[in-house]
Amino acid sequence: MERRDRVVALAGGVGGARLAHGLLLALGDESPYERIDPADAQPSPIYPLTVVCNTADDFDLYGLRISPDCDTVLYTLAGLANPETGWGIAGDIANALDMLRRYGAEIWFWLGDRDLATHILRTERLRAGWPLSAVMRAFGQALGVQANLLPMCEEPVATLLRTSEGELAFQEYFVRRRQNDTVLGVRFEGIEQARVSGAVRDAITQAQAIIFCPSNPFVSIGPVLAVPGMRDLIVAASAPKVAVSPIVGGAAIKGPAAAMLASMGYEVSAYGVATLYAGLIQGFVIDRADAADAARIEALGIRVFVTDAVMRDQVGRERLAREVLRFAEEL
Ligand code: FO1
Repeated sequence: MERRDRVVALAGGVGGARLAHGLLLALGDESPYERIDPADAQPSPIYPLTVVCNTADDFDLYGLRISPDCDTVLYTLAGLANPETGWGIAGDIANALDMLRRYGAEIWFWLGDRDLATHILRTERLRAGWPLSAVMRAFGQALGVQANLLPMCEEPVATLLRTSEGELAFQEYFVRRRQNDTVLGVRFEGIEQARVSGAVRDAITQAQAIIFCPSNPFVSIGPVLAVPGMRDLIVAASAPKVAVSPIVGGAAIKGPAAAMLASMGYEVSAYGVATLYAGLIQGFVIDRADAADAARIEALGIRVFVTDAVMRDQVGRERLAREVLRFAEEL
């Protein structure tokens, strides 16, 4: 990509954060702009990468506001993420959680002590009237993150899942009940009040590539696209739009995407994901294991790039990100 590229990544969950990290590594030697041309210096840096992050997983626990997907992107881009889980902070310990347990509090969501600091300060600042984007910007700056991390919206939105056991809040389904329920439908409470912020609008409008990370299309990318006006904004943007498949060889790389595709009536394949993004993207990156799907995906009007779509380590993230950017340039 050129020196002045602006790339927007739509992300949620661990897979999204990992590709966002790859994009940061791939674009890293170009950031921030003022390092390239001092005459263009801005009062605050404009980074080549903007990550628009799902916030519909956000919830309250022990009086604290928790934003798991924003934090997963924050920690991953800061090089702090726990490499095993993909979420939380590497080496974190849970003394506070142990004490909560002694007090008889219910413990079902693992919160490390360092991670708790993030939730404490976020909650204080939100109560003081900061928008979530300002909280995340301050966290990013403090941790040296060389990218713009934007929540999909400032307003609270909550993913609710319709299951045979009734409607479940997202973390109730995902963590407490270990994704064991069959998901029959998804809705985003509060989405009608959500707005595309000026910062998200500018990033998408000015983008030279828009990347849909290999995140769950229903509960990670779905809420981002459901913000009123977001889908139209993305469709109208001049940038090429490329998605990376979260499904490889008929299974999700991580999480419940495959089970959700099946229970919501879609084919459990890269093709199934492509049908969800048809009309939105021009390019789709799939794994070699799914090369046989390429012709059917291209018949949807989407160009296909076949590669190793699994990010096994940091080198793999950067390699996949470079391939995605090169593919976007060709579209
Ligand atoms: N995911 C889990 O499966 N179990 C947990 O205990 C857990 C704790 C947790 C704490 C902080 C955080 O930022 C994320 C955490 N996650 C946990 C991941 C979280 O549920 C995310 O919403 C999912 O990864 C979906 O994006």
